[in-house]
Amino acid sequence: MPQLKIAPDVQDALAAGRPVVALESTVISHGLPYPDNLEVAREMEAAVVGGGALPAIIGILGGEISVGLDDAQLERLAQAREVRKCSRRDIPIAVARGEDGATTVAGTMLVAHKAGIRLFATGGIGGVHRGSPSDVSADLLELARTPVCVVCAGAKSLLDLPATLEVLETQGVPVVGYQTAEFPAFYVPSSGLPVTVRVESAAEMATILRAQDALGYRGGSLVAVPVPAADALQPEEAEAAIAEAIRRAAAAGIAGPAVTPFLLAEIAAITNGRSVAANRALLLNNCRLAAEIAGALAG
Ligand code: PSU
Ligand code: MN
Repeated sequence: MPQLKIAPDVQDALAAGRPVVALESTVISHGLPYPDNLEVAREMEAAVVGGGALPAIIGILGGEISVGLDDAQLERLAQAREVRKCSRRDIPIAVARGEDGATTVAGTMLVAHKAGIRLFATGGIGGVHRGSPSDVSADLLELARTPVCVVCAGAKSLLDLPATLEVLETQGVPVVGYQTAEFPAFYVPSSGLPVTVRVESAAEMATILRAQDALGYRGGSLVAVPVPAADALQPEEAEAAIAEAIRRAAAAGIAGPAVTPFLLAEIAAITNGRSVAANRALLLNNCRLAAEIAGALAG
């Protein structure tokens, strides 16, 4: 991989062993509408700071893999004009062509690990798609192979959640419920599906990460945190919106990496923006917790 361009403040924090939290850029460029996405990105950075860590948004600018973005770079990715959605396979393509790229969970994990960042906060991970079981997100395999802890709000039920959890089990990825015994379903706090283990605090999660490191364990881990109750969708509303969005995607012939961004935009329209409010609330919540875990790990 070419040299990473690590922002000076991030470099200093890493060198001093201070807590740093990586943030992905696909959720900004492809997951939320402009200009809300720009505001949410800044709020996410502030939430990480509020939790006691330094944020590092990861993205690709003109073929340069960047860890920690300035305002102009963030704005460029948020406008999402000709920004390649970069999972693992896409990063070298964006680099070779000198393109702008937004990193997914998989892409961000890969870069975060190269930079020496152990914690990463996002909204939802990719998984096995409902009705197309061969569409398995590279996020799941990256979680298996890269030692980064990803704090998320579970995954949307537009994915096949039981199949997604089965793949994580097969791949050896622990799914840790934060103050819950059930895997959260993104817009709604629970899916009825069990997690591997439940923890009550950031400090308790840090003990699991320390044990992974002490064992030389090469894989990652997933911390799943329910969306804050005040901004959660009602399960019926979420299900109906997701089902309708899936119908629209099928009718429009959307496939491959375009599926998730298409569905997110449709769900936002169907719920009159309530899905975006839930998305924002859970992102900020996850940022704060990831920062606290990073702090507990550093302390
Ligand atoms: N889920 C969301 N918002 C997102 C994504 C997932 O609620 O923006 C993005 C993440 O970047 C995730 C990616 O890594 O979609 C998964 O895409 P795919 O299924 O194509 O691997
Ligand atoms: Mn896919």
